[in-house]
Parts: sequence; structure tokens; C-alpha cells
Amino acid sequence: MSSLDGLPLIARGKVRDLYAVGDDRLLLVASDRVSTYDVVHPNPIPGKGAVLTGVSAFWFAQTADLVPNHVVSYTDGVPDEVRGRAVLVRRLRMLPIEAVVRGHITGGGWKDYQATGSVSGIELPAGLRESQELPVPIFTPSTKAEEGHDEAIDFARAAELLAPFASDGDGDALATRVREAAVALYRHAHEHARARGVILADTKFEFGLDPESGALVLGDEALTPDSSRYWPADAFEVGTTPPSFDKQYVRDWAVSSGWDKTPPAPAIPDDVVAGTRERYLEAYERITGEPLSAWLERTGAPAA
Ligand code: Q0N
Repeated sequence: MSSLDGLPLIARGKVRDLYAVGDDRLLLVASDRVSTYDVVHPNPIPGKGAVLTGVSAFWFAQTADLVPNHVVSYTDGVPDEVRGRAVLVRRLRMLPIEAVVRGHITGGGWKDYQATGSVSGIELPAGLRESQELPVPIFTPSTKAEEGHDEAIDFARAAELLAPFASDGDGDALATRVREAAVALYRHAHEHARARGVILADTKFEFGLDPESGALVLGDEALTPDSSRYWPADAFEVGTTPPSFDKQYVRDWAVSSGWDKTPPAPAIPDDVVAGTRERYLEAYERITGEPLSAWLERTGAPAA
């Protein structure tokens, strides 16, 4: 839990907190909390917040010339107690959709495809198998639900939701900019991850508009294990649900414990915490090519 002296709390998510810093900046703090089946467990995974923040930082730096992002600093203006797991960002006018991109057909997309042959109104080839790579990555936006599950919407509905944010009222043009930015980011990250033995199956971005220039800016966290499905390439098999890189370990334990997935979530045993932590550290290393200790040192965080 974080309550940072003097900073007004703006939003508290399941695992992340958002504080106001003056009028035009925010501090985004990732906790070590972990949720499975949308319920947060009572005990943390030490280092998880730093992994999520460090992985985001890696991708924001890699893609800054592709799409501008909201990052200001991971050090200046970041309180000592949250160093390594917090970022100071520019305050944006956030757009009211989740910009989901799928390169493989899995999860909710697989459910929708099985039921209708389409995802977000995009008709897909017949005969796809679970987890199969799509001919091209597709933009499958969803609404932002405060609680519970985001709802898949088609491009036309996304354009309607974005119209009030477009300076010229052209929601279609703004939705097209969001789609092009999101797909370009996915393509970049997918290619990079694949070279490191990791498949980026799908991911979810949040964009906002710069309040001064109106530019489209990438916000939130980006391409983290919490906002993406990363699969180890060597364990990937079409026709199955591949294990995700990180949380699968807790999920498997949660299922075998007999927990019925309704709150409250049970405490995670020490050996499962340790195993999950190892998986997060490995995800950081596989994706960024450096150990988490390098990130902790750069940001002046307490060593994990
Ligand atoms: C903002 N959320 C989404 C973590 C994130 N740069 C920004 N400017 C204005 N608003 C936001 C951002 C960002 N990022 C993003 N809410 C506001 C979700 N949360 C909720 C909980 O903590």
C-alpha cells in the first residue's frame, strides 16, 4: 500500500496508484500486489512493481521515436520510498478506449472468434486454432470498465467514443491514428521480443492527447506482463492455451488450492511467491537483456 506524503491520490487500481504532482504531472506507482482472476492476493510479490515499471521504461525508450509517450522521469521528482517502481508523467486528456492489438488469437478474442468468426467486427479466416498467429496484427479496441471486464467494441463504436476528443469532431480520423500507433508499437515489440525467445501474443495500450499540442501520446504502462500476454516461444504450441510468462505460476497454484475465485483471495504460500518472483525477474531479463538489478541501480531503488 502506498500513501505518499503530500501527494493527492487520484486513482487506486488493483495493483497501481496514481498521484497528482502539481497541475500538469502525475506519479504512477506500481505496487508489488498481484491479482489472479481479478482478485488481489493479500501478500505481495517482492520486485513485481519494479519489473512492471522497468519493462515499461524499456519499451517507452525503444519506441519514443515511433510514438511520443508521457514519461518525464524515473528519478527526478520520484520519492525515495517508491524509487524503481514509479514514474513521473505528463498529465494527458486520456482517451476512453483500451487500444488492444492481437497478433495471436487467444483469450477473449479466441472466445469471440469461436462464437462469431470475428473479433471486434473484423472477420478472420475460417479454421484458425487457439493461439495461432494471425495473418496480420489486428486492432480490437475495448471500453474501459472501472470494475469488472472491459467490453470489446468495433472500430465504428471506438470512433463514436473518440469523436468528442477530436478537435475537428472527426472520431474516425482519431480512431485511425490510435489504431496506426497501436499496431506500429505492437509490431516493433513483437519483433524485438521474438528475437529474444518471447512471443508477444497481444497487448493493450492507453493513449491520451497532449493538452497543449493535441498530439497523440502513449500513456499508462506499456507492454508489461500485466498489460500483455507474453509466452515463452519454446513452450508455445498452436491448439493449446500457452502458459503466460509470469502469473501462470500463481494461477496454477490458485486453481489447485481449491479457491473458488471469489473474494477474498487466499494468501500465496512462500514457495509460490518465490517461484512467481523468479518468473517476473526472468521476464524482465528476457525482454530487456539485462538483470533487474541494473534497473534498480539506475533508478536508485533499494536492492531487491
Ligand atoms: C490516467 N489512468 C488509467 C494506474 C493507472 N498521463 C496520464 N494523464 C492523465 N491521466 C492518466 C494518465 C496516465 N497514465 C491513466 N487513469 C488516469 C488507469 N490507472 C488507474 C490506477 O493507477
